[in-house]
Amino acid sequence: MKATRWMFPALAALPLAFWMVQGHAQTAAPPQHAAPKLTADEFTKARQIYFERCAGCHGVLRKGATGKALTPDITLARGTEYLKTFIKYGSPAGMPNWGTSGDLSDAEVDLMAKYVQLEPPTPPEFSLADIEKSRRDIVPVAKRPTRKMNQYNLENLFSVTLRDSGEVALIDGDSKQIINIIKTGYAVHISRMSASGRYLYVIGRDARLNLIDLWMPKPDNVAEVKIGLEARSVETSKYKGYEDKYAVAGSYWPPQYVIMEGDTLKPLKVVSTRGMTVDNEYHPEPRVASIVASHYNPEFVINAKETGKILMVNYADLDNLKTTTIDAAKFLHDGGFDSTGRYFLVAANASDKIAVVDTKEDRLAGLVDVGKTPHPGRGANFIHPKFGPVWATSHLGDETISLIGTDPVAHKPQAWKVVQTLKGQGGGSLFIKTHPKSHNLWVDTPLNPDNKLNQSVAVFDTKRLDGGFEVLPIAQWANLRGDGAKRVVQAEYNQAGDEVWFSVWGTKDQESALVVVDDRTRKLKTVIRDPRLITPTGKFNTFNTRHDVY
Ligand code: DHE
Repeated sequence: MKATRWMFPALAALPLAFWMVQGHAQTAAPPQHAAPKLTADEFTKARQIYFERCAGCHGVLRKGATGKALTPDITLARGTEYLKTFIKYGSPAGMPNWGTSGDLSDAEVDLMAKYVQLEPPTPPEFSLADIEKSRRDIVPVAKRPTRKMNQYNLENLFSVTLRDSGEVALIDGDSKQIINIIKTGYAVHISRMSASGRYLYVIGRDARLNLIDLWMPKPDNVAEVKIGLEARSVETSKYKGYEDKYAVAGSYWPPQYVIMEGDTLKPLKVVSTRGMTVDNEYHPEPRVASIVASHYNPEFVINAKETGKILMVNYADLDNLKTTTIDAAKFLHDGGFDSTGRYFLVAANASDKIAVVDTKEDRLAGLVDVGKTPHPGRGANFIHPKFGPVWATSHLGDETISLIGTDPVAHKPQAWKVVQTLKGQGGGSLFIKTHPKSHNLWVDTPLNPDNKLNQSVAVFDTKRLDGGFEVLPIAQWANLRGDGAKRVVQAEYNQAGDEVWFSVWGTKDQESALVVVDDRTRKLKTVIRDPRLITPTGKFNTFNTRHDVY
């Protein structure tokens, strides 16, 4: 596997080098009972693959979260052959088919089956000083434009993750032309907008945060910082009076969050999330999952995955930081607001629940039992014909879609309860989407092992929910060369809400594309193909992301 940039981050060389030495020390440690042996080179390679492909679900310390725990007490009992089969073929419950998808060779599958039977190495910590040392002022604030210097419609751009090339493609949603391919961290996870709509923030899995100025003649990076060793989330202050002032990023490793200046990324405050779980047990690795900005208070809503706690962090006074801690459920992952922007609904995917936070009053409004392993992305808001406003999630672990009532005033009996359960195509769903101007509800199934399902999308009519769903063969419409994976992932609307974009996510050495569907007719509108579109996954429309429209 090709070494990626995170492996040699000049900016964080010391701590990483230390970790590598630690890793070697692990190999030299006395072999465990019946544990497979790896050379130092094999161990280093396996640790890199684990970091890129496995740590997100199973945890750096392998204690499990979205994926199962993989500590040697469990894996040694399973043995190499069992583990190889699981890694190669995956499972309908959400484990990707790393071998048969072409992502890992047979030799790499064998290596990983052995590696997970060894003790996991512990990576180093990353302090505020480490973060500051890594920061680059690419275009200092004083040298940036003072007004918009281009003709782009900044309300309808798409920031598209190019997962395996360590870039985002900035695409003009009106013309469908690529404006720029921008260098970012490895396997970017999400993009978020500043409150004013000027700045775009992009976070890589390697915890590299890039700040892109959309006012430049050709929008590009103006600042960059490494906030840890592994991360997934970034957000910006949205409360009145704090627009564009702060950015916050959460890391998986070390388990902490960092509040920064919005326009320079200068770190101001680092807070660890280590501590007790909702079951009152200590957890050494409570990774920061989703983060959103409250519209009701100067607060960030920070979800600590393994503790199952939601932190309402008030940024009005960083020296006297006030945090309201809300006990929810394990393991918190992704989520979105209801249509009013007051309630935040987040998946606690190991508990098969959705936790609902009232961001106005800073309290838990509900804990809703849903299907197996909910995974909503930001979810989908629409008006149910019988029960009024609902928010929907699909699931990784089963084919259902849960619709939750979100109106505690006019529809009180239904509020924070599942009002209807739909049956979709199958399990392995990651994202669900609609738009206030549409009555289509799109449900993807990219992690279903059946190619027919992972290469298509199901669409429901929110006005006729009992009428079942239509299946659109998105990957077939893309008509890509090559026989590798072609997972159809994450619907995203344009600003007008009249077209919906899908990624057809191939392997990095094969063709991928974006497919744009006319929302009214559900017919193919256009395919955006370009050799630079390497492994596109998440897409973030500037307007919808900025205003939490979904
Ligand atoms: Fe994601 C959102 C974590 C795998 C694409 N993903 C999120 C969020 C978290 C997260 C915490 C919410 C961020 C927020 O809102 O602040 N994702 C993880 C993982 O830990 C996991 C399971 C494993 C990993 O190693 O990263 C994982 N995610 C994936 C993928 O394999 C996906 C499909 C492709 C990719 O690019 O890596 C993927 N995740 C996404 C996308 C979003 C996301 C597109 C944002 C969805 C949205 O509409 O907001």
